Amino acid sequence: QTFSVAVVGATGAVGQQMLKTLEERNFPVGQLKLLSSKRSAGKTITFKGEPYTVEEATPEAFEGVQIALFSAGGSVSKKLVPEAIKRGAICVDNTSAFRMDPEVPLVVPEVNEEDVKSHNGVIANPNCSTIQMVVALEPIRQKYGLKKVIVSTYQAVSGAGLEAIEEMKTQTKEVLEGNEVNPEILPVGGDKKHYQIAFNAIPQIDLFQDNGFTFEEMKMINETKKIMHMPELEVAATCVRLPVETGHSESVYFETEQGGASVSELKGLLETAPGITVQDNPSEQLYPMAIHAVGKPDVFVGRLRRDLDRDNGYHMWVVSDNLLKGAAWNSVQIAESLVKLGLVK
Ligand code: 11C
Repeated sequence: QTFSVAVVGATGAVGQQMLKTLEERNFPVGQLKLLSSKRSAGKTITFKGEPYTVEEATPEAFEGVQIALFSAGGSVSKKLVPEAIKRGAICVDNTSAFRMDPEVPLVVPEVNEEDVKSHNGVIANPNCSTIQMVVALEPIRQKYGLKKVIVSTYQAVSGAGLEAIEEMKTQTKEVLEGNEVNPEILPVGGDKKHYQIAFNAIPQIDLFQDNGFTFEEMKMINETKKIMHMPELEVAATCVRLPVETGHSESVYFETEQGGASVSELKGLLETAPGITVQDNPSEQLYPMAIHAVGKPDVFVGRLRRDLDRDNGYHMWVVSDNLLKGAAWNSVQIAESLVKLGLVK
């Protein structure tokens, strides 16, 4: 059986990875529609050796579509997801538009696959930095419970789109040539000021909220509680942008409910958990790094060690390709879960 699939935002950084992932996973795509803004419509994209012309994403474009993968920004999703649902499609939305809606499941298949069953036409794909963290925490939560999480992120510019990658590359060249730089995109396209990302670290991802946290930080906090079904979990985040092209890294401190587990016990849990590769051997300087995670679907975990003061406290370093497990791969995985559970009509 094959399915009629639409990719909305097909020309963007995540859209391109979605197509690659559908191809590599051999997802049962029957008809394929590549949709985008009016500006990108008319471009040609190759899928499984066949050329496809990108069409403008309009409500009518969803006629006959069974599964729609959205990654074209929150405002596009808000407008077009209801139109796609009206026409019978199930949407997997990779924007923040519906994530915190109590009627919408927010799914990382390694953690809460069963939640897809309660969908009303849309399943939200979490933020990239949240996904990799919950995948790494879940096997530990299952055995020892979880009380508190404090995360600091080291995020790649591709999280902010293709234009941000270009900005980093151009600026790097300008700085090396001793020229002035003219930041226009990072940290946030829509904010008042822009700062140089080349040779820098910017402690702002997305807009500041009234509580002093940024929206990216609040996404990590709220989404983690929702995915894990733990409104009581204590979570804090500091999100930082680095001049890395792809691959988000995170320093995660966590406290388990039940103390006393040894580091090797926790490592054992991670080693057998789905979607995780443990790379942890200090004597061989083995630990995950962004450049090694690019292009791979897994979440990489290393530097696992016990806190020096608390016997239920641990630290770990979590790295993943933000465009794959953080976005495209998780979305395709959700689509695979929908098919597996017989939910696509
Ligand atoms: C970043 N995490 O790295 C963001 C990108 O809510 O899906 C993903 C934004 C989102 O800038």
